[in-house]
Amino acid sequence: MNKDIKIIEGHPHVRYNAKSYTEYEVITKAKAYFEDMDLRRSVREFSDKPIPKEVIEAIIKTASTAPSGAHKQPWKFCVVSSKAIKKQIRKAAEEEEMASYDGRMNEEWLKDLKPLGTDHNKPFLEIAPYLIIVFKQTYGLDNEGNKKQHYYVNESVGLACGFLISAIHQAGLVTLTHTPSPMNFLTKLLDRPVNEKPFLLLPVGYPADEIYVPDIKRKELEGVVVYY
Ligand code: IYR
Repeated sequence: MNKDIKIIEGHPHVRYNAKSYTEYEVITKAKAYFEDMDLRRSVREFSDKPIPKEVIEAIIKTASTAPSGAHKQPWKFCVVSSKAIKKQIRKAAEEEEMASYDGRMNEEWLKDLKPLGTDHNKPFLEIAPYLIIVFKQTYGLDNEGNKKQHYYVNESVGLACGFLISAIHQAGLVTLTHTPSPMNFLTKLLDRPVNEKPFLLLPVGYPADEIYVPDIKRKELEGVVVYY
């Protein structure tokens, strides 16, 4: 394809091919996207029905379109489908969670979680066909092993995770944001290099049949927006 390239201050730029919409289309698209995203729920009960690998590839490609500090894309997505590794992750996560629920979390925290029905049991770590463990790269490494700076790493990886969650929902699948704490065991289990730290674990799959999720209400617009 013949790209329309312009050199600006010595660096190549490509024409931004913005799609053009009428105001009516913009309003309709914004509202339709909200209506669909408002159906997204964190789901803790999964089906073991397999998912094609190309779906996993597409949602990770979407996540990786997120903006990042100086476009360093300081993330790595570890995709686990191995039953043996999922089992190891579940065992280690449940051990940490047991210690959290039985002492590390204070009374207010436990009370806040009660309506959500979470506990130290994490069967979804074995049942979901895929686990995606997102690692943040606190710095980069070039081919010679030299350290390269990364910027706004938490913000960047948080944004990529948001894109990933949206892509999972848009694909018709479900997930939840699991943060076993501490999560260092994942570095070892998945043999990650020194510049990567575990950030978030997302099981991905179809929901189990006939499940119920907590009857939560989202804040009204007035509670989350201030206009100036
Ligand atoms: N990481 C624990 C506890 C937990 C904490 C919060 I804050 C939640 O919103 C949900 C769970 C767990 O995964 O069970």
